[in-house]
Amino acid sequence: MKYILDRNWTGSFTIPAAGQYPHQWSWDAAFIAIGYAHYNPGRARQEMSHLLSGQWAIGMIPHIVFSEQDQSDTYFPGPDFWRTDRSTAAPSQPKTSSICQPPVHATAVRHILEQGTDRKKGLAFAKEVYPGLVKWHNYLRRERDPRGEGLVYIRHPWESGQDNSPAWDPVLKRIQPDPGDLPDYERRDTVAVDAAERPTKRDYDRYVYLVDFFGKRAYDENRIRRDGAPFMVQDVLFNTLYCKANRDLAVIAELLGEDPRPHRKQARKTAESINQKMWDQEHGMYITYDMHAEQQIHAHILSGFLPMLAGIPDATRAKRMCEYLNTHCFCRLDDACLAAPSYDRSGPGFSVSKYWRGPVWINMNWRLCPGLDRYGYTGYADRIRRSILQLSNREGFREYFDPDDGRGYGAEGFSW
Ligand code: 9WN
Repeated sequence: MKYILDRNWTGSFTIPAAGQYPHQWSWDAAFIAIGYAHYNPGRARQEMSHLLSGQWAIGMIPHIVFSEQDQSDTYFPGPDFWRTDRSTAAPSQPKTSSICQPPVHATAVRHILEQGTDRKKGLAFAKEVYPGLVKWHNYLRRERDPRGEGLVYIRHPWESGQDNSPAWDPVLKRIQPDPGDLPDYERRDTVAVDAAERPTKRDYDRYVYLVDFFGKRAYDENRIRRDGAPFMVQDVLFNTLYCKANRDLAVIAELLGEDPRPHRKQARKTAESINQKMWDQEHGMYITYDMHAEQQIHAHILSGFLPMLAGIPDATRAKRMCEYLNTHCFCRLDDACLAAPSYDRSGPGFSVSKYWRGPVWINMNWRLCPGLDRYGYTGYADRIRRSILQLSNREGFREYFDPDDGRGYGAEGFSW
């Protein structure tokens, strides 16, 4: 695994995969830093510092920080597309995107502190980045939680990290841009990867339409909301990771002699709201919420089991979740299951190779395991851990894998 990270290391950050993703992505960077923390804490710190160099003045950590070295224009949407100059809060350098990704950053910094062999440097680093992390969490609370529920919304499918998930279909269906409403654009994501695995042209039109909608409102969250942002979703995964990150931020605060209580309070509030608003009693999993339709989105995606990671369900709920997980719909151990697919096998449109619509994602399975351990399902977790190692040993570090035969798909030499 180290050779992949060495190959993808640019000298100041790590790209997710050569060819397909030549810049720095926010949640990838945090996961990668967790990896580095085990054997190269210096690089872990550099990874996070580079990401934070793209933080906006309002606190948002953007989902892409563009490489200053790579001017190859092989990725769409590249730096010019985002028109971040329309916002006074965006840095002029480095160039960034204008949306965010799940908040795994405080969690990564906690790993750096706890795993790093050089405790003194780890503490100095935590002290340096703590204000930026607080600003990021404050941004989410202030700008993305208008009802004060403890739940933050995402306003673009890419903010979820699970870009093409079937959970977004009913929401995206409401967006029907005319060709004249769209800026000109040319996709690059289907050059190296089979177009059949990637989102459709219609999906990309909607992704582009949304970015243009935000830009026309100068990325002002109040205006975006007031003008009826068509995609406003309280995502289970995003909020689970936010809850965990607040707990981790509290631990960091304590070590630095700062006040941990506001972060703990926020984490409690998020956990309570996830339990109240997102639990699906009929199926035994957590479900993402569509703020326009004011209803849960019944697409059963793997992230619905991730609240275990943050200790959100009680033991009874966790038991029901594991019962559902351990069926053919996800990963039935008796079926010699490889790892958990990103979407229920019996769900409409399930595919073993389509982006976020069925394949196994390593990061999701990896985050599922500590959740399973936490509730005593260690045998299940061990099996998944072994299995994801086997998948990458056999197929290489691919972006995603067929849940039935383990075949690797998408980008090769993938960092996380
Ligand atoms: C858009 C980099 C990113 C991951 C996302 C994954 C994919 C980008 C894309 O790649 O998204 O952000 O172009 O498809 O869905 O989770 O962070 O690895």
